[in-house]
Amino acid sequence: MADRTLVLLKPDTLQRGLAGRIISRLEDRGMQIVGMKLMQMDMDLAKQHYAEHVEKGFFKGLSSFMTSSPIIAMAIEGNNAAAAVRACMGETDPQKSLPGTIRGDMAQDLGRNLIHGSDSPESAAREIAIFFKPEELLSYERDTQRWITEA
Ligand code: DAT
Ligand code: MG
Repeated sequence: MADRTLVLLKPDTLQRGLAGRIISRLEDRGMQIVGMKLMQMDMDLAKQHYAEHVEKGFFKGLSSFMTSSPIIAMAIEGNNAAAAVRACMGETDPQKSLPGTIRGDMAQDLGRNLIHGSDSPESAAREIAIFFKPEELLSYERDTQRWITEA
């Protein structure tokens, strides 16, 4: 069933110029962008988004990294979107991620793992609401045939 998940392209993705390649992998899988913005997280947003990690030892490093330079936030639609995006992403630790995954192919370091994807449909709903107003999410049909025949 088609549903939605939140993807963040983290500061390392933009610093390394990998945004297009990572977006392509999600599009290649057939997933659809229904919301997208370039933005810079502040500490309040980092605490809200990573609420489950605020008390953990790595939160200081995680939050200073996530607020260090711009990110791209995307709402992505697809079949079982949260699980599908996480399968494309690979494991949290890129050292454990298989080749063929985004982290397994492009990252080496746990603290610099390029991409966030919600870990469940419930997290996706919570996280999408943090980053997007309802009117910033657009539903649309993709009909490539229409563009060919009308050209
Ligand atoms: P994921 O991003 O795969 O959902 P997570 O929610 O457990 O992973 O953690 C959020 C981010 O925090 C993760 O992408 C990288 C960082 N992180 C997680 N565990 C860490 C650790 N033990 N040391 C340093 N950074 C960590
Ligand atoms: Mg997580």
